[in-house]
Amino acid sequence: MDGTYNVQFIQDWSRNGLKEQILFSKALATVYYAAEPQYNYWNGCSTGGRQGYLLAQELGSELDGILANAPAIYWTRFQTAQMWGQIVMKDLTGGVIPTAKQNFATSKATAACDALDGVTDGIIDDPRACTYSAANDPSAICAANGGTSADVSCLTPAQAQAMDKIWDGPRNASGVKVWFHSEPGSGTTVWNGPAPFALGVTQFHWDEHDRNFDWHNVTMFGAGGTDSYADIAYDGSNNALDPAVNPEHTASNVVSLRRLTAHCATCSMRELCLPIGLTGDAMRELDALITIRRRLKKGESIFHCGDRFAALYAVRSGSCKVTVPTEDGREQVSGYHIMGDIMGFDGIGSGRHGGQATALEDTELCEIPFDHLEELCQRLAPLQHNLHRLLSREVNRDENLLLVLGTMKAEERVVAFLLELSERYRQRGYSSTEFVLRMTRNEIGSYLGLTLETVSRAFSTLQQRGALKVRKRAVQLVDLTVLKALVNERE
Ligand SMILES: [Ca+2]
Repeated sequence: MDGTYNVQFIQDWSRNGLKEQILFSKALATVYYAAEPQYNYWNGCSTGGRQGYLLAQELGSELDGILANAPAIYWTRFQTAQMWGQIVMKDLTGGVIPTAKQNFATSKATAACDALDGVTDGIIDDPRACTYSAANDPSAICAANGGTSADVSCLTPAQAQAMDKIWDGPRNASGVKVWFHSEPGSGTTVWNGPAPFALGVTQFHWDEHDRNFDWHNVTMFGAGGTDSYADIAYDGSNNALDPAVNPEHTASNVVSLRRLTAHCATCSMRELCLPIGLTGDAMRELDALITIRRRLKKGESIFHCGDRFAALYAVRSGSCKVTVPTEDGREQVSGYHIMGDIMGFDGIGSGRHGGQATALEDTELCEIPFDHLEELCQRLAPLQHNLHRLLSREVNRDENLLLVLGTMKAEERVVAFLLELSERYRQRGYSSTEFVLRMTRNEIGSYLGLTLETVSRAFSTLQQRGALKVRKRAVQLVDLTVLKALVNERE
């Protein structure tokens, strides 16, 4: 109500909710079927088609195919254009041309151009070839107005001229076309009925940033100093960038915040990004920092033990394990990272990675170059604080693991592992009671200092006692209270 857009609301509706829907649907299907969907498709029309375009741009790696039908893109111009006919009719005829007369004109255009495609079937296959003009067709004009038509739906010359303008489409005062037109031969009455198409009227409010804006004051070409159609279309594309209207845009930094928000959201970087006051150049710098995406196939590694440390990696989707070589040449699992986790902290001290990070499934990572991050931290205290917080979280997790390994029995270790994972999922807004384990029993055993057999036995025992349900890698924690009691009763 303060005269600015609720940008978060708009983003949630047009972008965030859409992407979360895909991610939640996949997670839901995975839990329900205990297997990942083999293929994921998007199919949508109109607004759904437009959403398909956004998903292709921002979440393409999550989908195998996108069918974006009749995408309603460039909404400001597209919806604004649905008012063109109304303005034309108002200017030229003083009101709406009755539906029967519009249909009469359409039938005349169809009759004139039908045969151009070689088949007289009532359909104009190639409207581009149709140059029909109602104003130049005496058989469309009423006999009383100098034409030859005796039809009750015949047109006055002004009505015929208006129909020509509707078929011609929006132009500016210089005669330049500013949007697409209605094809002659297709119906014109949906946009040009006695009540204008509601979305068109509302779009004018958005275009002018005025809920009470009356479209009747707009003329085709700005006659008598009025707003022309082209003025409104221009405002619609530019007002959204006006800092006074849209606080997302500041004079010095028009694009960055939007891109940064997208990065923070899609890179699961909320903890690093969001608590920071999002202002000015700092945003642009942090934004520029998080632009590199890495995609790993299952089994691929992003860094190896001994590699030079250069970046942290935020898990955007998928999951990774971190392993370290043992003295006898085996692999010890030292970390299990799911979406929202940040990996690579182990390299900060020595400048070399102490372990190897390997994707447990198709995984997408956001790379955060560490020297840039450090440099930025020196100038941005809140960012520095957030980084420390994340480091502290890692240290705590490692300490807890040591506690688990040092003091707990096999079954308790498995429960502690599941509860910690449950909490991580909960914090990220996912189900804390149902999730899919990407590590094998063997890897979980390695992580918890147990043999494969012991881990399998622990899962069986817990299942028999009704504390959890296991179906392949899908786990359901049936009773969190019971499970928590299992690890707490020893204290
Ligand atoms: Ca035809």
